[in-house]
Amino acid sequence: MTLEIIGFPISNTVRATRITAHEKGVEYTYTPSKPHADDVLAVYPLGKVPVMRHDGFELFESGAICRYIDQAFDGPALMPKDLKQNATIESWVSAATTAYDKEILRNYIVEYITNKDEDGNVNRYVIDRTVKKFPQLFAMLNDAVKDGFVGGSEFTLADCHIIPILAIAQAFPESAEEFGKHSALQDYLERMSERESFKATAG
Ligand SMILES: N[C@@H](CCC(=O)N[C@@H](CS)C(=O)NCC(=O)O)C(=O)O
Repeated sequence: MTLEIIGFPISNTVRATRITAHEKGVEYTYTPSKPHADDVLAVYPLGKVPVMRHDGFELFESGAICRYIDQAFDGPALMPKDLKQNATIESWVSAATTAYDKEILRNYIVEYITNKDEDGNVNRYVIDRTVKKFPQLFAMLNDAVKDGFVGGSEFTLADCHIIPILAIAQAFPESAEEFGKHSALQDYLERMSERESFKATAG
């Protein structure tokens, strides 16, 4: 049975798993379900996307899914073999799926898109509080890509997680402004957007 990735297309976490599958060269079925849809809840009772099925095996959480795809299939290794390099990339995968996802997606972009009051106003308090953290978040990432990729000189799972976050961040005012101050990061995203995995998972 083929790999199936389930989740809606604009989700950064869903895109991270799809980028991973493309980078591995794995054929997969993509099912564009929304959070809390029946096929999502069947795998992850919390209703969050992505979820995955493969040969009767089910999995949730993008970090676990990307790691599974990397190890279950042939294709280029997306985690370094060297112990310290591997640990560095693990740090970045964790940072992407916790701090960066929390601040840039949940506490900022999701606030703009979904968490509006009945008059359609966004919660400026939450947004402004988060925006104050952007200089540090973007500067750290700008430094991390100085050797070409997040945390090193090879494409890894850290890139699979960070690329979708940066791609969305460009479309919102304060994150786009901060992104524009970091030339290494701009160059990085420009290079990443040339990859087949980026183009095939856009939209
Ligand atoms: N830690 C989870 C986060 C998944 C997540 O929050 N996904 C969002 C879409 S980007 C979602 O399903 N939100 C709906 C909800 O939280 O109810 C992962 O990395 O997979």
